[in-house]
Amino acid sequence: MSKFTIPKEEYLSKGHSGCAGCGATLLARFCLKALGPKTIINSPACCWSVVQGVWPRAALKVPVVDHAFECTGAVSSGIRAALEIKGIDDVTVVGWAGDGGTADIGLQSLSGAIDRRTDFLYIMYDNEAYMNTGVQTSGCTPLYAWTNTDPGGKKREWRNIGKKRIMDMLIANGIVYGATVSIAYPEDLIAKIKKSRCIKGPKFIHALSPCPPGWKIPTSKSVEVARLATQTGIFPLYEYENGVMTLSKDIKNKPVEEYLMLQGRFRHLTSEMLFEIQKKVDEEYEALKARCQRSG
Ligand SMILES: Cc1ncc(C[n+]2csc(CCOP(=O)(O)OP(=O)(O)O)c2C)c(N)n1
Ligand code: SF4
Repeated sequence: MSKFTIPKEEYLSKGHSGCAGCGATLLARFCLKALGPKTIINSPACCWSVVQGVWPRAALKVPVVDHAFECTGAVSSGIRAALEIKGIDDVTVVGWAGDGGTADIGLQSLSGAIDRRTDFLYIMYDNEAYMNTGVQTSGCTPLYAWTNTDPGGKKREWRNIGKKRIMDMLIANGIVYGATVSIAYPEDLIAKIKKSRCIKGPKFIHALSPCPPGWKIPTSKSVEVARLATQTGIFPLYEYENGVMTLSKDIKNKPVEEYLMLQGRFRHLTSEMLFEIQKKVDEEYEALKARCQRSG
């Protein structure tokens, strides 16, 4: 009989302010189970600053530093420097930010922290748009997705480029560990977070985080949609460590249409658009597998 390995401890209280079905909130719950109490989180303006709340009604049972949008990496470096001065070396410093605050507005700050070789873990919860301010396109918004700033309209124009390849950018920048994780595979997620805690230096986690209002999905479907993202290969799970890339789950066995058509933000897709997305997903998945084979 297989053993259930998800830790029982809870560090996110039930009275948080996340929307029902929020992928980022479930992600935080799993990440904190892996991180434990000796964790300091720093987070910029994003949904998360609302979800976690403010003292004395904060939802997290670990310390949180709330800061401006563009400086997650810099604040993580500052927290690590303060801990070093105090001689504290058993605390995990976690920068926690949305895709807008990571891949666009906080990119310089994250890059600076990697350059400084800050010992920290950066977790990007990727809901694929600026959700807190009403679903604006970010660098992580996927090809042909509807957002309020790419609404289609009479000209039928949606986001016309694919997601920014943030993991590749940060590998080139010099992270020592990187991994993609999903709320649909919590044991894989928890194992990767636990592993990353034990590695010194700058580490990056990319977590797909379905957002019911922004993706126009029922609140009950977040985990199913996240699972389909991996089963269709649009969000593969992999790890990068010391130059070696490893596919965590080689389970691509469904057409990408199954993932896309569950979401209202893709309801306008034509068969040509679906074909183009499928082709891109197939090519990128094969390239990832080849890269894993080459580096392993
Ligand atoms: C410099 C700056 N620009 C804009 C804002 C307004 N703002 C606050 S939260 C937010 C959206 C954050 O998006 P993201 O980082 O993707 O996180 P999410 O809201 O999706 O959780 C924006 C644009 C701000 N606080 N500071
Ligand atoms: S808007 Fe989306 S990301 Fe923000 S709290 Fe709600 S479900 Fe979560």
